[in-house]
Order: sequence, then structure tokens, then C-alpha cells
Amino acid sequence: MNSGQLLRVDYLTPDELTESRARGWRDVLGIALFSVDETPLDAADVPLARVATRPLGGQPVLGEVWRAEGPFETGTVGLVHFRSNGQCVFGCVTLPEATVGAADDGATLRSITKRAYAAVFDCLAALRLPHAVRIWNYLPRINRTAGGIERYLQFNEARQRAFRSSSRSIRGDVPAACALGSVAGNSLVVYFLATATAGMPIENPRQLAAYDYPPEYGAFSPTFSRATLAQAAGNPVLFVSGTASIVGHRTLHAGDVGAQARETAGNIRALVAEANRIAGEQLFAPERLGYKAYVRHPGDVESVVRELDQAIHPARPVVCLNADVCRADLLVEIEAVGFGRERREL
Ligand code: 3EB
Repeated sequence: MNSGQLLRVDYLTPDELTESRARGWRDVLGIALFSVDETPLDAADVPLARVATRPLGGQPVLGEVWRAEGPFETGTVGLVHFRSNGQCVFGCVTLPEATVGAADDGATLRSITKRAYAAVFDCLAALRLPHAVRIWNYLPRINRTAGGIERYLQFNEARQRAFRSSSRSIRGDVPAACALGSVAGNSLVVYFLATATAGMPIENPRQLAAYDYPPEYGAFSPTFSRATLAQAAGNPVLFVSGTASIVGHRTLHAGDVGAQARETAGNIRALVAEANRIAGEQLFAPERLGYKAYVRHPGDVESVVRELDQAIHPARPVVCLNADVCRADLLVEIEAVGFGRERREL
């Protein structure tokens, strides 16, 4: 039966995490746990990415649980903890940044980013699942300038160099991604999904491709596509990258979080339409995506949810996190995931 092979995701509260734990993490490929506390979680041998960003909306912990059908192979390749079913792999790598005090010129962030990405690519090669379709990046103090250059730009440089070093494309066929801030003092966390068959990169007709951003946004462009249309064991999955209020390459609506959320929803609609056009059928709809919103100021969460509800209805449950977004003038960024063919509820 094919349906059991479906990749899917659940966003869980602490109580639901406890229930899932009690069921032995059956069918769980990997977990990302969002919390600023040292939340205990017995993940057994399931790969667990602990991300120090605060959930908004009343719960202290958000569990993002990726499920697939086993049997699984679980283990480590170098720095990466992974679980795979031969069609799809979830993996994560966590690298602490040495405290370097006065010598904080960013070399450390660059070097751990390169190491993390080299480890991811080595893992994919070892598992023969070379197609990274979605990569999540969380780095402390993302907007801080160190050694005269913003840390997000240092990250972009190191990420691009790592793609080149592994002979990967740095434009066109690149994974969907997001890059968000986490609470200072924590590690760089990178987690990913990769598949046996190549994903299709999707660009947004309303936006310049990020890998073609002009140099005013940094000497090294970010290495990601706006979305990927992946096949997980033959079932289509749409991974929408972190999406913001950017049209062309410019930020729109600086200072107006509601307008930014509306513009972002418009960008996501455009991406879904583009994905369906490329797929040649209506596989996805904005009303059937799961959404994860990153909100810079916790007080803005109600406006973000309200605007998203109005722009995309009936609104799916939206999970929200408090995180810095990579451009200082962006107040919100929203990612999404959609599952085609089988219209299962998230
Ligand atoms: C943007 O569109 C907003 O560097 O991996 C969105 C998604 C953003 C991914 C990344 C950055 C990244 O440029 C920022």
C-alpha cells in the first residue's frame, strides 16, 4: 500500500509530544523541537534537532514531527544524525560556536557553517540520497554585525562555498530553505530532508531568485530556491521556503507587519500556482498547506495570524515562532508545506 509511504508532518503541543513518545515514535523520521528551555524529551534514537526559538501562542514547546513509513535505517554519518527509509531521509547537525570574545570576526560562524554543510553533503552521498529538497537553518544573533559584516551574510558566504566545494549547483537546482535567528548563546542547527529522486526547484514569478540577488544584499548570494516540488516515495510534496514581503528583490511595507503578512501570503499563492503549472495539474492549494510563521516581535503574532487567515481561507492551523528574520526590515517570514494527491489533513 502506497499511502503509508507518505511523508507528512505534525506540529505538536507538549501533551501531544508526550502521547507520541508513549506510542514509541512509531513512523517518526525525525523531530525538530522548538523551545528556549532545556525541555527534556526522550527521542530514543530518532534524530532530534533542538532549536532555541520560542513558540508563540501559549505553548512553551513546539514539536515538528516528520513521519514516514519504515523500516528505517537510523544512525550517524560524521556529524549528522539521520533516519532514512531508503526513499527519504531526515537529518540534523548541531554545532556550537566557540566563544571568541574580542576576536569575534565571524570566522567561527563561517567555519561551523562550512563544516555543517560539508557534513550534510557527505551524509547524503553516503546514503545515496543525494537530493536535498528542504534545509532549515537556525543561527544565533542572525542580524548581528561582527567583524564589519552581518552574520547572516557570513552564513551565506560559507553556505555557498560549501555547495561549491561539494560540486553542487549554487543556482537553479538548489533546495528550498529558510534561515532564522535563534537565541544568543546557542548552536548553529541545520536540519534537512533529502530524497532518492530529484526535486523540481520552483521560483516565484513575483520575486527575483534569491541566488540572483544583486550584491547590495551581500557579496555571496543565498543558496536556495523559493520552493521545491519533491517526490517522497512517488507522492508529491511541496516545500515552500521561508517567504517574506519581498517583491523583485526589495522589501515592501517596512514597519507594517500586517501589510508584510498580506504580501507574503500573495507570494505563497503565486508559488503554489507556479508549482501546479510546472506539475501540469492542480496538486496543491493554499488552503491545504501547513504554515509555520516566524514573527520578529511577539506582539505582532495576532496580526500575522489574522492577515494569513484573511488571505488564505479556510485557514489551516498556523504555528508561530518568535525569531529574527534575515533582513533587518522584515518583521515576518512564513514557510509552508503541502502534500499532493492524497488530501490528508495535517
Ligand atoms: C528572502 O526571501 C528572505 O537564506 O536560506 C528566505 C528563505 C530568506 C531562505 C535563506 C532566506 C533564506 O530573501 C529570507
